[in-house]
Amino acid sequence: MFKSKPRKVLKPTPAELFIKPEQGEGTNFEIRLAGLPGYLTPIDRFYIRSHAPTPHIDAKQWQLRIDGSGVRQSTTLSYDELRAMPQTSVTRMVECAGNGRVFFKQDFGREIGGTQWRTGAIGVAEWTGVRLRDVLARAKLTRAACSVIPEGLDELRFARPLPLTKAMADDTIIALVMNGEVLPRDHGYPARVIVSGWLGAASVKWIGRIQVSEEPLYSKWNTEDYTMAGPDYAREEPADGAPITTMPVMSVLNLDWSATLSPGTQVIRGRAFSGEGRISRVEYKIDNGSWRQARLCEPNIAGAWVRWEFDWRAEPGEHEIRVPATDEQGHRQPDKMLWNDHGCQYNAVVAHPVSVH
Ligand SMILES: Nc1nc2c(c(=O)[nH]1)N[C@H]1C(S)=C(S)[C@@H](COP(=O)(O)O)O[C@H]1N2
Ligand SMILES: [Mo]
Repeated sequence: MFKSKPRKVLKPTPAELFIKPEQGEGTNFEIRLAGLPGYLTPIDRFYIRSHAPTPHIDAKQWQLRIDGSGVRQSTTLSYDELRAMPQTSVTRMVECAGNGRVFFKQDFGREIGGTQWRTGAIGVAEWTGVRLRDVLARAKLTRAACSVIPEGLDELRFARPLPLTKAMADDTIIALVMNGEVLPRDHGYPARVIVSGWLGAASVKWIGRIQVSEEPLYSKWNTEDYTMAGPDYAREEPADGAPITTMPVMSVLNLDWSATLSPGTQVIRGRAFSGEGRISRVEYKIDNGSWRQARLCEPNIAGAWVRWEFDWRAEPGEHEIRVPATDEQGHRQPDKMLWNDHGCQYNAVVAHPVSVH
């Protein structure tokens, strides 16, 4: 009898809301930024980046174990115990380090292996849960504890370490809730980490164990992948390059790639974000015109994004729109990227093709 292949993710990913990127392996879906409503990304439109299919986890059986050389007392917590602890909410983006990878092909004429994301491997949600440092405190850290690695319960046991200082930050949390709803299965149910400003890979989903160590910890996701590696980057042994931490400033139009618009005066909108803090400025340029400033719309939350807009009297024809952002650290998007072997952290100013007719 004919049996349809089981889906690797559970939520619907209709073509009107999601783009299936090339080399997406059936587990990766980017969002359509065109028409994305509001400030928070609704759950049914949030991108998915999973290295393996969404696992089925029964929260009643589930436990979170905290152990390793950096704790005095190995500890396990149940779902109910986590829910009974003080809860905090943070509004933060999760952005894949590979967001924009497809532009390397455009710039360098050769493709970098991996999911060919355009600009939709990003979303902003309100995450609610327990501070990671409160959970670690239950296991009583040793003085020399320095490295923390949350591990996923997916079939690959995806795991990406972070230094203790980042693990202890006010806004590093174990999220149980996303936009006011129980964390959806594709996004890490029953519990995931949220690491503010860092690449999405640090925000490990479906966690089952958190190891704390007195020695730096490694996984292949900070030694062989999610590193900046290549001729222009130094190795940081045992990694092939520099392990990626904070995501760089970038700005995108809320338009299809490429977009078709009607002639006439209209509001052009987009979003800008930086792992380094709030966005201080978004400039725009149409074709070879002069640089102007877009209006920023509240809210403008550090570690999330800001929406921006400008008015455009669109004349019929083929156009290119550039929309570079600058963050409060003074970092402006570069005009050109250096090559890196994993195609990560693309944030050069791109020319967005827009056809008006
Ligand atoms: N366990 C586990 N956690 C994971 C991943 C994964 O494959 N397995 N992917 C990571 C990557 S690379 C990204 S970009 C984000 C994506 O989060 P989302 O699917 O909720 O958008 O989850 C991270 N956490
Ligand atoms: Mo990612």
